Amino acid sequence: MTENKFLTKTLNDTAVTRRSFLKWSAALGGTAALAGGLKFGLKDVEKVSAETEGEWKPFRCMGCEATCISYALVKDGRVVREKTDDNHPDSPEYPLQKGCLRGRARRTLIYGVDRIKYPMKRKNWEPGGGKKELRGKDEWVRISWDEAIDLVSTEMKRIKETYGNESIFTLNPNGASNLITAYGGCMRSWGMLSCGGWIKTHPHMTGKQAYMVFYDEHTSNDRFELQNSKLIVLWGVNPSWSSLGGPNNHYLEAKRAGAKIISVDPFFNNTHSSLSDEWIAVRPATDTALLLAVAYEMIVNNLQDQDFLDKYTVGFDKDHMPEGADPQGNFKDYVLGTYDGQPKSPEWASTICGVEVNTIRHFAHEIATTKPASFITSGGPARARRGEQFCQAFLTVGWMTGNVGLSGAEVSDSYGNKAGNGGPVLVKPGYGGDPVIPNPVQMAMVYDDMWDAIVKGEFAIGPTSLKCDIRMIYDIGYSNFINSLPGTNRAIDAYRKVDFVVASDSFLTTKMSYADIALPATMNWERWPYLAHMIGAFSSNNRETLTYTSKIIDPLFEAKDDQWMETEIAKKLGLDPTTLFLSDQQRFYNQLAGSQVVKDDVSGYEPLFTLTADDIKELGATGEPQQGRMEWQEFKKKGIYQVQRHKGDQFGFIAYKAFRDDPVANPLQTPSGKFQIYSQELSDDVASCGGYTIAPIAKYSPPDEGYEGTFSDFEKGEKGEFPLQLITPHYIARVHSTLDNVTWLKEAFPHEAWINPVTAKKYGIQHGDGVVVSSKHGAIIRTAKVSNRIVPGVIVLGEGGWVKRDDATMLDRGGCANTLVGVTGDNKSGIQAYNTTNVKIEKWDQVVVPDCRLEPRLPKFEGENNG
Ligand SMILES: Nc1nc2c(c(=O)[nH]1)N[C@H]1C(S)=C(S)[C@@H](COP(=O)(O)OP(=O)(O)OC[C@H]3O[C@@H](n4cnc5c(=O)[nH]c(N)nc54)[C@H](O)[C@@H]3O)O[C@H]1N2
Ligand SMILES: Nc1nc2c(c(=O)[nH]1)N[C@H]1C(S)=C(S)[C@@H](COP(=O)(O)OP(=O)(O)OC[C@H]3O[C@@H](n4cnc5c(=O)[nH]c(N)nc54)[C@H](O)[C@@H]3O)O[C@H]1N2
Ligand code: SF4
Ligand SMILES: [Mo]
Repeated sequence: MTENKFLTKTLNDTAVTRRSFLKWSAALGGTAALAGGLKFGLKDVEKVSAETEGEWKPFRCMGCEATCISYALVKDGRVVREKTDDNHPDSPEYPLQKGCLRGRARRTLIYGVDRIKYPMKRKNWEPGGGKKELRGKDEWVRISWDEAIDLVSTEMKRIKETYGNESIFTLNPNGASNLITAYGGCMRSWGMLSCGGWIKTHPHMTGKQAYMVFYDEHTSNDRFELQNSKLIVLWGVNPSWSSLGGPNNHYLEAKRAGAKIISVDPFFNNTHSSLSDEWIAVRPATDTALLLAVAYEMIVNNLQDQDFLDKYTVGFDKDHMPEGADPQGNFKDYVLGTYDGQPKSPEWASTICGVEVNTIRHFAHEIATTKPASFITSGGPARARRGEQFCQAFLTVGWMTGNVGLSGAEVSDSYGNKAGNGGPVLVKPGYGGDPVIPNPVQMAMVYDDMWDAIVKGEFAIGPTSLKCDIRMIYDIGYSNFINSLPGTNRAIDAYRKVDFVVASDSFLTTKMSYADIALPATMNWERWPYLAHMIGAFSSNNRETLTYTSKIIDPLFEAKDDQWMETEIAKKLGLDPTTLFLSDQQRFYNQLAGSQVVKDDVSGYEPLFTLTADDIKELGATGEPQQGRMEWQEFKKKGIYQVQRHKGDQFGFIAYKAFRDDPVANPLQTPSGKFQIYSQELSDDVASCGGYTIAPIAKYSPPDEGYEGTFSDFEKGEKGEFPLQLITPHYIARVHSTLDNVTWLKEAFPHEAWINPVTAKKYGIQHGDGVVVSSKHGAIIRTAKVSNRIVPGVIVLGEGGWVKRDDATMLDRGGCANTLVGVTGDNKSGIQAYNTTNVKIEKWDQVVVPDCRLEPRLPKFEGENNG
């Protein structure tokens, strides 16, 4: 390893010079206050923060998808101050929707010195690719928008005409843009960004879609119901970081009302430290073994709610199997080891999951006998290789307690900002109305396979292997997959393979660094308002609120909206842009006009906004005036409509209540009409993806790179080359990779590798040491945070660090979690296995400069003296 060379380069790179600061400060109009990306700016920000004059304009930060509302004070076209929700007195029943530290960093982010100011071309790019290997480290050349649009459209045309539309690859969670589909389509990617194993298990086992995906499915209870729970089990749940405000408070109120809270997690996170009475410290991706042992303990003591199981589920025992299923395949006999000779006893599980036998026993008794109870989990434990098995086991054991469809009882996957507050939305935005142009190319590569597929020219659809020849990566839009999806090193290979990469973003994020043409995108303060997050058809993430972001400032520098870029490209390609997109004005108006709020008697919805003819004119749209609950002009100022709730109101909700009350009259949308503890369809569905297979019931099979993977010989207890497990949860300082360039947040919450003292000692590591963490997929540099809050043998690393890879050493100085998390050949059911990776840790005996002291990431321009 050429460590010294790497270090020298890093230190040279990171020396902040007064000169470089002044240069960028001048570019921002000489207002040092706007230099939020640098520490020098802080004093000036405080100075201007005393401003009181100007207009307060509402915004939501587009961060973690919460519905908090904040306001920017705009004076002379500049934001001089921010505040958050102060619309009414705060109370647990009718809480303010306050923005968190991430939302409050918006101004620092948007006015950061590292904004990309104009379109740029990679110096050594030329049509066909040029020196492709220089992607990520080449110099940049400033170009005009005309030239940028011309280059993109000419290269797109050449690639389409030479290699066909299937050689164009788009990266976007929302699918291909209408520009691309109208131009003949593209190869797409698919997979589950967020909910891991839930995507397939939930529909097959409950008949309802996974919670986060289809927002009108309701699988968890209204927040007031939590207060009727005697026991709440939080299985891998962390709203203290991932959804500040609301969800944490819902659990806090339940605790105040007397609920006991038990958390099950490899990480004693901030939610647990603030709320939990007990922590069950489980090893990552071994939850299934723990759950099976809990089931065993319940079964041998006859503690399961047999009446519930008989009436509402199939597959628990041999007498209640779905039609056509082999009776021997039932769950109970698997747990008892009737046919495989291995009882899934606490003793068996303990060696795998690391939880003591007595703890498992006690836990099983407690959850079986305390009623009503709520079993709540998130996406975390399901974002694992073979993540489906956790979901199967979690639902099965939850159902064994019978806590379904009753007040204070639930078994749910409930995360993000809907956590702890389920039920039909009480207020929702209208549909924007953009045309939907289907993608003529009917092929998509699964996320876990796509980077390899681009490199190798071969991809899989189910068990079938097909040839592909990707020539262009189209990365215009809201995502940063090269950083956010597993296999970042492989992704870099893919980016360096193709002829052409075009990307848009507001900073030199990873996707922009590895592009050939990098286009500066506006940020949400600079765009025409919109109501719904991303896709107009989806309602907001909190059933009680609707919020919006107004246009707060004019675009900085030469930044443009993605839609403007695509419109200009469309024109060059001979397409009529008016057939592709609605105008921003019309889309926003449609969302407003279609917004609905629940009627007081809960008999349906009524229009939310009153819109006069003058309003519609002012909005720049066409439409008919309408009467609603709230004047648009008021919403325009406030930015929020919030349903006023109180305990016992008419808006409460208990998931599966109708089914519980009368399962015959209200069957579930499953083949049996009941909960499917046994689902052949689920097993077949996963098998059809062509990767690993799972059983129709919850079974524990060690995942690749799970706990067992840390051993070279598990039976003998001999550790292997990568003896530790890594989990990469969502981090408090960022939203994925967004905000990793905000100095304030980096200073307050450094991006560290958390490690248990016992493990640290074993590897000669002390708190604050520089460390190299590596897996078979890559290596990163961080500092160690030694803490008792992590299970021994596990490293916790927040996701979203910006990749900063040195090609010579292959060390990622930015500490991107996905440099470590890799792709595997057989993970094809769409799961991103962010929480199953085997790693090792070594002391790095060089100085690690804290991220908050690093120079902002700025493009290096051709011929510029960057020293
Ligand atoms: N290791 C690990 N990785 C994970 C996860 C994990 O748990 N562990 N979680 C995953 C999950 S759940 C998710 S949802 C994904 C999210 O992954 P991504 O969707 O890639 O999210 P971000 O990293 O925030 O990247 C969004 C980028 O879009 C830019 N942007 C914002 N608005 C616009 C716009 O209007 N136009 C343009 N052009 N750019 C815009 C932002 O500046 C930012 O660079 O990450 C996943 N990655
Ligand atoms: N600050 C911040 N908030 C966010 C986001 C963000 O990037 N930053 N992203 C938003 C998005 S898009 C999403 S999808 C949600 C995600 O929110 P969640 O689905 O809740 O995901 P995480 O916060 O990553 O993980 C939750 C908990 O699962 C635990 N966990 C991980 N692996 C295991 C395991 O194997 N077993 C058990 N028992 N527990 C495990 C973690 O330690 C963590 O405490 O968050 C949203 N909120
Ligand atoms: S990050 Fe989430 S909780 Fe924080 S202000 Fe933004 S949307 Fe709200
Ligand atoms: Mo997500």
